[in-house]
Amino acid sequence: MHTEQAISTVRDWIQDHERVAVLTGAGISAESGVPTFRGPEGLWRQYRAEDLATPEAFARDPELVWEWYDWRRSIVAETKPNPGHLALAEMERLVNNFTLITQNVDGLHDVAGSAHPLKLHGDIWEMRCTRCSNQLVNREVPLNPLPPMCDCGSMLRPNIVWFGESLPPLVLDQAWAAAEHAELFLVIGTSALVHPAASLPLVAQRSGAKVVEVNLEPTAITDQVDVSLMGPSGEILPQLLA
Ligand code: BV8
Ligand code: ZN
Repeated sequence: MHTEQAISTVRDWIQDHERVAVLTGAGISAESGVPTFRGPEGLWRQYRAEDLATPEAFARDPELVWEWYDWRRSIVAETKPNPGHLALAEMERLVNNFTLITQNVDGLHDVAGSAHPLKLHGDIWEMRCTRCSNQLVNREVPLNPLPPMCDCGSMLRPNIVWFGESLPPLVLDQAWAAAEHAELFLVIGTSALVHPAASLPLVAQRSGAKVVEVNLEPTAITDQVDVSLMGPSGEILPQLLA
């Protein structure tokens, strides 16, 4: 299908369906200036994920892991939502039953006005204690002291889901249910490699949803989706509402 025609088809689907779910990845924030993970300038090219985004890495060298998150926080602090984030906040107002699911930890969907994004991998502005149940929001950039400490005397950690860790069960349940009940499922700016998030579009499709992908390039699931829209999400998403 020609891109113009595909866009108009998806625009009609959004208007004609009651239950729409959306999964976003790092690509939606790329145009805001947040680095993605796996692209040519992705974060994993300069840093090995297993050195930084695992519980083992944090146990081995918490200072190093915290420095990496402090650096990423300083980047995110300078960014703002782009037209892609804003289009999804608008879509939420237009669709009867709308669920936004994100793998991103940057908080830009909140800033754009999305009401309750389901954050599968946590939030870079939150931290939690490694010993007690303390969990807090902290927007200080740069962090001082680094690593930050809990009032109980133990170290805090980023409230982020690292490789090998379980996703927050309630959030994952809600995301799974939204995928199963969706009539239309949009997958935006994700390489669809990290599970269980990457399973959600396929769960939706198996349950009868039409699946639409928006990405700059083909991904792990492009062969399986119903419509693939190739282009920057900040340009394509606003067109889906026009
Ligand atoms: C778990 C830290 C239970 C947060 C992140 C099944 C099969 C194989 C392996 C597994 C499996 N199930 C579980 C696993 C293991 C593992 C996994 O999936 N490994 C993969 C890599 C093989 N999963 C886990 O460990 C998960 N936990 O399953 O728990 C369990 C427990 C123990 C043992 C077994 C099971 C936890 C996963 C959470 C990992 N946390 N990072 C942080 O610091 O930010 S993942 C990391 O990748 C980020 O969080 C990110 O959210 C996530 C996904 O990446 P994307 O968002 O897709 O970003 P990426 O750069 O890859 O792609 C960007 C895309 O955007 C590209 O396609 C690009 O073309 C596009 N793009 C760019 N610009 C634009 C654009 N598109 C449109 N417009 C643009 N302008
Ligand atoms: Zn504590």
